[in-house]
Amino acid sequence: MKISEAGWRMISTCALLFSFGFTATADEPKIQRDRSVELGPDDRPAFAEPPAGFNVIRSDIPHGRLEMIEYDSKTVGVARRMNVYTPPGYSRDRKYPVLYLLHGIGGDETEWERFAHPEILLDNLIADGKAVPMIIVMPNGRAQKNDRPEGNIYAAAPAFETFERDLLDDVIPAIEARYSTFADAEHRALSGLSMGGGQTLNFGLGHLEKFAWIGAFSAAPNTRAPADLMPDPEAAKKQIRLLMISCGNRDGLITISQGVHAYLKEHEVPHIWHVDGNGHDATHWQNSLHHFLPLIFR
Ligand code: FER
Repeated sequence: MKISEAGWRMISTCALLFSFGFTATADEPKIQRDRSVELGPDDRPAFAEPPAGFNVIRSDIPHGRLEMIEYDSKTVGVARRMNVYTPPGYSRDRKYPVLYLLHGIGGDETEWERFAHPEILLDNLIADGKAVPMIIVMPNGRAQKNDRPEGNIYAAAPAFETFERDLLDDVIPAIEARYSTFADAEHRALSGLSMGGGQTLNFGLGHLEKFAWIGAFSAAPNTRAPADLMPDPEAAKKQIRLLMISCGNRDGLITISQGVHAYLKEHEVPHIWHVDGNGHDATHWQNSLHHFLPLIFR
């Protein structure tokens, strides 16, 4: 029997939802806590719930702009796409810091915009004086010629590793050539959800000379072991400006983030460990991004 593309997508989506203990779709978030989730005394919220309206478009404030651009990827050998937010009043007369924001295993360069609206969150935070104007870059973290989330989405896991070179050698230079940016670690942040959370820890902690601000939400099993992520905690402490690790307490993948938190705590590496009541879902990602944005580039 031959399984169609759509069939594979359905099978992998079911496997994904089953493995995280989901009982409903993202539109209907009646998620039950996965019975395998065990919480420790540290596994608590570091932030209050976001205020009402934090994710609602306001007509009385200036808005940034989203544009889909192409860049030549030497790593992959094709032109690739990324979604770029520039803040209200973006001008070449000044320079901006840049947040690189990475999607999950079933996502692409449009996922954050569809799931969690970084542009709305940041417009609102900037209008309230709670975040600094910054550029947000949402690239495609599946660094292979066909980078659409098709077929067996797990089969593309190696391409999520390859993305390390695409990000460093192709994405960042393209952004810094095209936009008016600062170009040092102090003005670069890296963040992501799930597979992109794992990439954030792997590439961010692996390249602290490039990124000083790091936020990993619901990091997936692509995350390297803590001692590989940070073999020299003393050196890392000197370079990191902010390290935030977050996960929902209904997310069956929480053991990965718990392990990173335990290692950081053992080595006394300052970090924020935020565990809220969500699952492996867009609510956790949107809320976590809302908490992360005010803390960076300050
Ligand atoms: C896995 C389970 C989940 C895995 C990746 C994920 C690479 C990613 C999930 C996501 O990005 O939402 O075993 O292995």
